[in-house]
Amino acid sequence: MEENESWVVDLGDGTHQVRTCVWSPPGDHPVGCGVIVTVKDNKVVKIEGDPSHPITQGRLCPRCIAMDEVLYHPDRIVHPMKRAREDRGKDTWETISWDEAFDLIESKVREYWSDPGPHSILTFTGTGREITMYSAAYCHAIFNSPNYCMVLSGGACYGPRCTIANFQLGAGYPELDYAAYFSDRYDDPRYEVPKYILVWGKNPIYSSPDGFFGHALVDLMKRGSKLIVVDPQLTWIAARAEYHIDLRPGTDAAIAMALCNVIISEGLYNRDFVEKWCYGFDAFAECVAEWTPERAGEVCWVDPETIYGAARAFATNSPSSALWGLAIDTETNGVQAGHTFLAICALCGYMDIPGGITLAKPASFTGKWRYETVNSVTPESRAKRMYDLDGRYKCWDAAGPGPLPDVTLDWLEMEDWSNVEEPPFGGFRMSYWFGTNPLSCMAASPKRWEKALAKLEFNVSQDVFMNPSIMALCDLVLPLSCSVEHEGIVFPHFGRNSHFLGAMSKAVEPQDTKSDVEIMLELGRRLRPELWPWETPEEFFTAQLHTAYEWGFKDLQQEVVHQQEFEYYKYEKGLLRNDGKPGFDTPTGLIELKSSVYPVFGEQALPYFEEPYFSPYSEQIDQSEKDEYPLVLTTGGRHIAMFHSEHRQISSLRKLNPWPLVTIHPDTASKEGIEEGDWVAIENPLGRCVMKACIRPVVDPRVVHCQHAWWYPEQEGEAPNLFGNYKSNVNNLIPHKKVGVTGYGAPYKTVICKIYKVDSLEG
Ligand SMILES: Nc1nc2c(c(=O)[nH]1)N[C@H]1C(S)=C(S)[C@@H](COP(=O)(O)OP(=O)(O)OC[C@H]3O[C@@H](n4cnc5c(=O)[nH]c(N)nc54)[C@H](O)[C@@H]3O)O[C@H]1N2
Ligand SMILES: Nc1nc2c(c(=O)[nH]1)N[C@H]1C(S)=C(S)[C@@H](COP(=O)(O)OP(=O)(O)OC[C@H]3O[C@@H](n4cnc5c(=O)[nH]c(N)nc54)[C@H](O)[C@@H]3O)O[C@H]1N2
Ligand code: SF4
Ligand SMILES: [Mo]
Repeated sequence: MEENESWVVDLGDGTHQVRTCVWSPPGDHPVGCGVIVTVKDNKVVKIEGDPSHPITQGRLCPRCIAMDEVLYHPDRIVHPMKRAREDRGKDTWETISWDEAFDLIESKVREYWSDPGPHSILTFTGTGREITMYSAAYCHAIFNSPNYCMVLSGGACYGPRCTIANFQLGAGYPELDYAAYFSDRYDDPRYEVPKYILVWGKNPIYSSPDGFFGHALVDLMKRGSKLIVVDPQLTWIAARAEYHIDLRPGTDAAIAMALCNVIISEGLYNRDFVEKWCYGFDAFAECVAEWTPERAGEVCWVDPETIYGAARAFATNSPSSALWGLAIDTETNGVQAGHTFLAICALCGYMDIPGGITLAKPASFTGKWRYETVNSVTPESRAKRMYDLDGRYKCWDAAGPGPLPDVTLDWLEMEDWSNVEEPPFGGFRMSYWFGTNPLSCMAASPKRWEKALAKLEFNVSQDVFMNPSIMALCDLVLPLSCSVEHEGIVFPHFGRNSHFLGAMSKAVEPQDTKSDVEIMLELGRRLRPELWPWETPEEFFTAQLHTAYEWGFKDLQQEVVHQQEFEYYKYEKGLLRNDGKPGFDTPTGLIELKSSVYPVFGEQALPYFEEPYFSPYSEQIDQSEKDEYPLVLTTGGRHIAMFHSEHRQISSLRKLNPWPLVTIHPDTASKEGIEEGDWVAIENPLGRCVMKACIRPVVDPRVVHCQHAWWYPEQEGEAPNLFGNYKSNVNNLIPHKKVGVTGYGAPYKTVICKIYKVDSLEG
């Protein structure tokens, strides 16, 4: 502890407290909640909420409260470990030193660089943990590879929403205005409480996604905001909503068009705003004219009166605001749903007004840096980025920093390259994973990915715990320092609409572990020293901050939370466009109700509804399959105690969610003879999984909901069991390669299924 460290307080009894913001590991999105960590003898003895944090004001989820259980868990990986390639699937890990681990990576990378070339090193990334800010840099600026990959079919998380926002809005990531930019928050005289909040396919109370502090919704409900919730489940917020649009999963685009239909046909839209700032109104109005609430009600199983009521309430109560969630991304028709969601907000003129939706410059300095590292890939290597062999997904190729996951799987699955016209560059040799446990969580059809990744000669992961994917496939694993064991910066929304920057300060010295940034700097210095001049993380963070501010990392630590400046009505003031002109950063300079960008990539300029590919009403599916698998399965609603596949070994959290749950309506359960707590198989033509029945009238009798990312750390880890990875894995039932025209969106939340009672988890 140094004298000038204001974020550290000595309590005088051998303990001290550190004020810091939390990100990962263990996994989390960049909410940057404020914590006070009490430390004794370099050990965390308590973690509590920091009441002085302007956003979170002392509130914490159980995951942060249980952080000490993660830190001192006996199963935590605390040294680098390697294993012979022929031993994959076996628990024959050998502890090695960091020097040996770095030497091994360096020698493998140099070998693959020379034959067949840097493109043969693939990196695989997970959702927005801290490493998200740096994973593209690893791939591009360390390995010199263009193949920055994910295993998430259709990139079905956040990327679709960001791309839609870039194309149609040209203004960062649109966010509910919860006064997050103001130090006096809701009391700031510039602020107004939204009258209605439209919450679409999102359950932020449990998920706090992408930097949005979900509990802010409760703050606003207490201040009078009413809710309109679009969700097939009666969630906690849906139960408190004025209007709950309990749609059939995957039919969001139709509901959104019906809401626009009412807003336009009843003349409820903001004419001034639309005339001045929107492009393509007439064409858009014509397009939604056929989507009456009656028609959408029939397609989507919703009472038309609810659609009328919600549209009128939202449009006639200014200011109102809206939140869009993962359900938009997890549909092949999701781009159209997202397009129309933004149109609803634009038609009502709620963009960048107090109590509306906050906008930001399209890419702030932090958002840009990681993608700009693509320029450090040599032209020869850049030419060897995987592409769709049938020439599709040009939109993804233009917008995404690496190949589409579905394209990556295609290339890895090819048995030999000889039947391909353009020989794919001599194949792939190595993969490096950060923040992903692909076989348990991200991958649709995970057995296909297991086989595909097994072809690579050298797989490396950096993680906190052993997991099924590492056990099945890796040859080297590097142990990570947790959030309170390393330094970092929290960038809510990954820099796209960051209301603050948070300092992550080290509260305790780590064991033999390192942070993602420490590992990155060491590998960078060894492999491409000309690009990596920084000796320490602090130097690196300060250099990043200096691209936008005069102050550096130590200053941020002093402040703990640095709220950013904010102005409303930026589009009127020329603050959204690089040329300084009023308007939006789109080709027309306006919000594009009719897109001028999508047609360039073969997508329609106006929204449309497409029946989900794998639904009981799809024309793509045989009648016999529809008869056998009559239910609609939706997946992945978050539990507050677990972040994706993590936390299953943390006993206080596991107690809150001990088994994978399938939610079933009581009528459906009784038809199948299923009782609360019974083991139930969920099955479709692609696969099956087994979960425990949770019988509640919160879903339609034709719908079931399954949790995702289940595995059992307490079970045998060696193959073939792999900690029970495939027993309760709902992604066994999710298809690959059913993505949208743009490449974005995949059916993680809408497939057919049947359910039946079984005797046990093994049943
Ligand atoms: N505790 C916790 N927090 C998390 C995560 C976690 O695993 N655990 N994961 C993080 C990640 S990566 C993400 S992307 C975010 C996601 O967080 P959110 O964006 O909040 O999304 P989900 O929680 O997946 O789902 C939200 C709601 O969508 C509903 N839904 C299901 N199908 C449909 C549909 O077809 N249409 C509509 N309109 N709604 C539907 C579900 O019933 C659910 O209530 O959460 C992040 N935060
Ligand atoms: N059926 C279904 N499947 C889904 C979803 C769904 O809703 N339904 N949601 C999807 C979504 S939105 C997403 S984003 C994916 C998420 O998928 P992933 O992001 O791949 O999540 P995990 O599988 O939990 O893998 C994360 C791994 O990273 C480690 N880790 C934690 N923190 C850090 C860190 O700071 N650095 C590094 N290097 N590692 C860390 C964890 O210990 C864990 O082993 O899952 C998808 N899968
Ligand atoms: S959202 Fe919850 S788990 Fe994440 S940092 Fe905040 S309190 Fe911790
Ligand atoms: Mo996600």
